[in-house]
Amino acid sequence: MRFEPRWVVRTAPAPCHELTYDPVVRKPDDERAARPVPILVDCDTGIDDSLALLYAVASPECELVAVTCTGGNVGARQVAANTLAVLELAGRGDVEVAIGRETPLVRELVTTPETHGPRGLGYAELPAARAKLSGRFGPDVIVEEARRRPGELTLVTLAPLTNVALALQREPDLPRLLRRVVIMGGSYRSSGNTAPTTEWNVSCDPEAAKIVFEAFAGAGSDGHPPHPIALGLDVTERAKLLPEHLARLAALAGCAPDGSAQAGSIPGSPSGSAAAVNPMVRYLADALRFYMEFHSRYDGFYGAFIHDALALATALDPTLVRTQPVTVDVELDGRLTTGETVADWRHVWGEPPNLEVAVDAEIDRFFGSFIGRVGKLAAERGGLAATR
Ligand SMILES: [Ca+2]
Repeated sequence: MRFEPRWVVRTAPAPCHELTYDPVVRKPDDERAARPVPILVDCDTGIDDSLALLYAVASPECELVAVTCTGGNVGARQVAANTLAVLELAGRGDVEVAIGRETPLVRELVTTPETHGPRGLGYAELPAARAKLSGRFGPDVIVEEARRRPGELTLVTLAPLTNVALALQREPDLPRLLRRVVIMGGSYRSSGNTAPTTEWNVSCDPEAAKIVFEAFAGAGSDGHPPHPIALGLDVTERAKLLPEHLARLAALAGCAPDGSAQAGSIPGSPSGSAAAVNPMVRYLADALRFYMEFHSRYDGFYGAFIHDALALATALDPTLVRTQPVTVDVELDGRLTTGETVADWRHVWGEPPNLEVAVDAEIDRFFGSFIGRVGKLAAERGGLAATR
């Protein structure tokens, strides 16, 4: 018998609800935690998407089932090429990568070269992957993999929700076929990063986000299907990767930071010779240098928000975030606010919640895990590369 964990919303005494496991099922779930967690990632790689993919590969409990790509940070074809190249860098060129819809449902695609670079990976230049794209259409991959293992698959979305909206049109029962959905998207109690109140993933394809959010409105009182965990800018902008984080990761991978973990001179930059011997550290340094320069210009610090990696880590370990159930809708017709995730914190609408919105995250624990796991993977890959 397959044991399904039950989510319980703890309402008191904490001011916010906290997702936890029912003690009755804790032991079986602990046992289950040692088993692989099947994950399907939908992304628009993207610098922080690439960090999420590396974290997935580096996590021993993660079974990376497939990766689907949509247009977003760059065009969908470039997203797919980036995804294949990053997975090959990580030694997982065998993972299925499928391309989905290349444009938002009804709007034109607006990409983000100023944030992620003209090809999406900052200053990094990875060799073209040997692996080929899947012949399957991205939304079909989501539906077919969910049907193949009902109630087991976790879907992690790191991009505009276009592919998931199409998957829901093909299979309206998709929420019940999935074990869990984790969404990076929205801004629920903070300002936006695209317009004053809008976050980029939702802003890029607000119609798709509305479809996805509404699909979970009918969740049963027993928690099945569970509401998606949504990580908005409220918490993802707390995941600030700084040069010293990268220096720690490089050290774990066997690269001497040699004082290069300072702004403007991080490992992998032209002066960071130590990183050049490790291809993954070199990649991280080159990609993140662009991302850090962007944040230095627009956000006032030399570092980078790694939104997508935090979302991926949450999919593997939901205890990283504290959440609150809330009803969320998406503004489609605003003069100033199209793409805003409107959260009904005071229950004005009287509608049942459709999302578990993250309101806090254990950021130090996340970074400890990210640096430890990806640093170890980089060390392993560096050793492999050196013996070739
Ligand atoms: Ca992304």
